[in-house]
Amino acid sequence: MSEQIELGLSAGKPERATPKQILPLDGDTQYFGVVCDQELSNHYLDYLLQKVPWKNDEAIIYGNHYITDRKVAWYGDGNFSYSYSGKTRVAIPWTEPLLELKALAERYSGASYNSCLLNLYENGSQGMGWHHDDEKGLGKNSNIASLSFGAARRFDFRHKQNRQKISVLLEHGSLLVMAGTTQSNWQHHLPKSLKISQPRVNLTFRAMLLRG
Ligand SMILES: O=C(O)CCC(=O)C(=O)O
Ligand SMILES: [Mn+2]
Repeated sequence: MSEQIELGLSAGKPERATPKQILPLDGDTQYFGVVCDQELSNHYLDYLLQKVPWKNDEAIIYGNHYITDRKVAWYGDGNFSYSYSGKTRVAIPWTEPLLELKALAERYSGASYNSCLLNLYENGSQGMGWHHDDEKGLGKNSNIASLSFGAARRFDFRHKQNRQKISVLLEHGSLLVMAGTTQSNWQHHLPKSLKISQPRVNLTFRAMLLRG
């Protein structure tokens, strides 16, 4: 990843972002800050809230069926299916705005993605527990680009061995890229915060290895 990257979005003037390395060791996670101006970010947030076919996520863990508060949607190249937590999801084909956001993430990260998991947190009572992303279809140390729109939320990393914690505030229109050995050595989560009443949409662009 280069130190400074210029973003040439057709709808806005180019902006500059200098990524900040978040993790002190054993991983490569860069926070680029806001990469999409406010007007465009508002436009994407409205689109995502209104047009994505959001559904509560389901998981089967040790035979028990769980339904999450947070809602999800899974987009990808044609005929993708993705299995995790005992369920198989079939990807929704890309739409134009999602392809624009994929191009934006790829431009900053220098990586290519073929799928995207979207999460909708309606307010601060919804979050995501500690985990790392290394499902079978994703590989061990995948590059994941995470774009956020809506309420700014704290996002935490915890080192698997020494338990060191690192936090970053994910702002409206911001990009975080998890790469290198991040997934092997660190877990991450989105803590709940009852002070937050506004929704947040997060998009994690991923490069899946397997085709369904
Ligand atoms: O909402 C976020 O910022 C994180 C989402 C996440 O970790 C995931 O989808 O795996
Ligand atoms: Mn994750």
